[in-house]
Amino acid sequence: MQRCVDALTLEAMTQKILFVAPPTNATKQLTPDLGIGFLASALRDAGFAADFIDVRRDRFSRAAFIERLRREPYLFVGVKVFSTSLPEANEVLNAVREALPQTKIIIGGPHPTYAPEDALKSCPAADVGIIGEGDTAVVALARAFSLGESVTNIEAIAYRRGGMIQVNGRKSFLDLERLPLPAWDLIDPRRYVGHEDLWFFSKGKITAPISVGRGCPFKCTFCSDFIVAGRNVRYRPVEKVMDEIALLVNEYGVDEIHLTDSIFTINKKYVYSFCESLQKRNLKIHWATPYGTRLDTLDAELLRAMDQAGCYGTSVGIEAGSDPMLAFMKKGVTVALVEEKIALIKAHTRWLVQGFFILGYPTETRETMQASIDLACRLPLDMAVFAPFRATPGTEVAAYLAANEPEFTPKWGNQTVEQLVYHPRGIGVEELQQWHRRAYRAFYFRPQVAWRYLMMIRGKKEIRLLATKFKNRIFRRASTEGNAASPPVWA
Ligand code: B12
Ligand code: SF4
Repeated sequence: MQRCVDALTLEAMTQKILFVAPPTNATKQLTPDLGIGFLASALRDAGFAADFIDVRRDRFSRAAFIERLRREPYLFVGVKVFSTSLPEANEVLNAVREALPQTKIIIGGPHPTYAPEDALKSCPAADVGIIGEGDTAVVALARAFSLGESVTNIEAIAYRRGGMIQVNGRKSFLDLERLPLPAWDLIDPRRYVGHEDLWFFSKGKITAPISVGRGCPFKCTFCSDFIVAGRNVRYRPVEKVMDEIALLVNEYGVDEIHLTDSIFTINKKYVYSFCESLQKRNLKIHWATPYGTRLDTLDAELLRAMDQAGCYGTSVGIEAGSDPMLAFMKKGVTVALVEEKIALIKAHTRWLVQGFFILGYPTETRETMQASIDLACRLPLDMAVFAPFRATPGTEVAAYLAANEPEFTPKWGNQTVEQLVYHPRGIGVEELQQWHRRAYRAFYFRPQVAWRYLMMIRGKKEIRLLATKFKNRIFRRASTEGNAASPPVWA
């Protein structure tokens, strides 16, 4: 019996899993997909082969994509699905099904995690959805498929059985000590150069994202990260992260690192150890924390340590400019604390600081939106982003809306300012769109800010980025209410 299983296992080793990142109409930002990098690596460690197509990076037309998929057999195809890009994901899923009618299709990423049943209902081509961290489940599925076994006992998945959708819950989270490095060859940072990311100020030529941990203990009502990775913060060993940075610098020519975790500064010991190791190993890179830092975790000593270790900027999730809105969002900070901590950053570092705000949150009024714009302009921020409120499944605010504003039915899909799916009671879509334009104009049309941006122009890249930002954020036109059908996004 053992020999038989070994033979099958050997056969499985010759089989490949293909991951696909669909294009999106939600944003022009495109960076290496760390989640898929980790999954590919877990599969390789278990003896499988893995490949990756990033439809936007690789500029596939539909026909070329189908032709590419038919070139070799796959054990299964894994497609990433954002709630905000469901139509585009379905375009890709349908193309995969057309190309490989007999192959199993797995979906994973934000939407299957936050709304597993809805994800399988909305993506009819998919057979199985992975809930949250997929590192263990992809390997379990690969083993089950290659041995022809049932998937019913695999943890943290949703699957179809007898016309119904079954959901197996998650019982445990991964031990990050044993996590392999992502398969960087598949998400090679050099292939993303020239694409926009959410940090305007990059100093390096080749940037890579790095994730140092998973999980978050905070309870912001708009956030669903805890469903992916839980409330307990787990960190990857610092030395392993350093090995990863060294690999990126030496093998891929990376000269800038962006930490993707907003929990980086929660554990001060970890930050000190990270900064110390970075300096000890003489890893000469620019680095920043553009995906967000919690202001309440920062103090002068920590800021100085990060500054000395080469960190040159951060984003901070401010979200709102009035205490009642911050309390409703359960941000755990007040306007006074925001002002104090941003002054602290500017006093102890030379960092560039980007502030994230949400305009049009449930219960917002014209006064609270004006307060957010006023705060953004009052703070010494170098950049401000005024995002629309995105209704994300699984969040506390989604439950609030279901109970208190039943007239709002969430439509997962692109949720940009042009395609607002939600507007607070008493404020129409067009007015909300005007507030977004007003916010950008108020912030950027100030002489000191405009001058700073002109000073940053070093070449065509900055000119192109500035032109896109101004066109999209300041001069964009109001559109009709609702979530218009996404245009096809194949090349
Ligand atoms: C880095 C990041 C980006 C980067 C890169 C995104 C990417 N391709 O991974 C950029 C800047 C491009 C980006 C853009 C956007 N993002 Co973003 N982003 C993040 C962020 C901060 C970290 C993601 C990350 O790298 N985590 C580390 C890796 C290791 O974990 P992971 O990605 O979760 O992957 C694990 C599992 O999800 C799963 N998994 C992941 N992919 C797949 C695929 C398959 C097939 C399977 C089986 C499993 C699986 O297994 C992985 C390993 O355990 C998260 C917040 C967060 N903390 O998760 C938001 C987040 C994912 N982004 C979000 C949003 C809304 C957006 C934008 C729409 C924003 C915008 N309008 O600009 C766009 C849409 C992009 C798109 N559709 O392609 C939301 C998603 C909400 C939702 N329900 O869809 C999140 C959760 C933030 C939030 N709390 O609201 N983002
Ligand atoms: S927004 Fe950031 S701090 Fe708040 S719960 Fe989500 S990950 Fe944690």
